[in-house]
Amino acid sequence: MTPANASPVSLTRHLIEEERRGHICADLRLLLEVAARACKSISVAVGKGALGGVLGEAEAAAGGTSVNVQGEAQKKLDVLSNEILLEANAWGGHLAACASEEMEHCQPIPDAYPRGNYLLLFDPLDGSSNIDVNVSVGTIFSVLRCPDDVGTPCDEHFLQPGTAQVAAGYCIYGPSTMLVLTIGHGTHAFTLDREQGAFLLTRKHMQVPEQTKEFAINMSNQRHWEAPMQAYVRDLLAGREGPRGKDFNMRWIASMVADVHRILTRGGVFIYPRDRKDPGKAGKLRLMYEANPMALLVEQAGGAATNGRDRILDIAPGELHQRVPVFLGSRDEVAEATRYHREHD
Ligand code: AHM
Ligand code: MG
Repeated sequence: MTPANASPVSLTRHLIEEERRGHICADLRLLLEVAARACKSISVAVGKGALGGVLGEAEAAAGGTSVNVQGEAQKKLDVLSNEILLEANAWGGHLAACASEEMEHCQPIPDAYPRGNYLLLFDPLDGSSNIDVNVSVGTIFSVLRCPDDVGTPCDEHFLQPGTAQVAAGYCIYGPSTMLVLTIGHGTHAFTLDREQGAFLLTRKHMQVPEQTKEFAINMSNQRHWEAPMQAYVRDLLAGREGPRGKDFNMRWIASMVADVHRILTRGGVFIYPRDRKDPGKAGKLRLMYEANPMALLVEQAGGAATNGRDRILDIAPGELHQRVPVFLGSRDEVAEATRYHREHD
């Protein structure tokens, strides 16, 4: 039994206890500690804001704005966060390779260091359009096992379904910095104690309420959506006079990490649907760096995640930077949105 005045459980202690329960091995524990340490460094850089000289767009070596593999302008903090994560994870001996939303191909661990058994994927700074306006941003990560005897890992070794993730998490850089983590045994939240420099467990076994009256979507894209999506949102907006029989509220932060954090905390449904204007028409978000880790965190908290038709975690990826429509959050509402799509097909 834990005494009432017991000191809070640190991330380190939580992970050691999970190792004793047989839920993770020492290598994965170390990997997660290193990822958390990198997030602390990113938190410091984000927190300095204009004083750190890190706001604004990154410059390309040849001049002009630097553009990533997705064709998006890179912010200085996107580039810095990517470097922090790569550097922190290079030498620990637990990783075989990293893949990032900001890099065209995966990066195997340099030959100078021992190569481990895991693959790490990350979106180093999600919600980067919010950096310059001092609104919450975050880091999202996902951990897979490296297949045996692959020699030097390459992109194809990362193409595993979300169900194969052995851990997933995000760190939100908001009024407080929080790490939300799952190793497949519930979703737990840790708050950074800035004085101690330690993540402390502040919410064990987060639970997404099954029902909600709150949805998150970028309504400005409405004209680009397909028919079932139009019908679903029309019925949400009709409120208690419509077929849903209740009034809905809307929130959109444009940082997936912040929107999902709200939903993990008090329920809701997050939607970035299929969209005619985006390349590939699959919406904006990426399966490997955003949808899969968030889907695992939400499912582990009793919520659900689909692409409008099928469970996100069951999708067999075809490429590293694949995009996917995303519906995730409160279970009953995700089921409702999914029903509109399936009935239309
Ligand atoms: P990013 O990874 O380049 O920051 O893009 C992903 C972000 C998500 O955090 C957020 O949900 C979405 O893009 C917002 O998109 P939009 O600007 O279309 O509203
Ligand atoms: Mg992102």
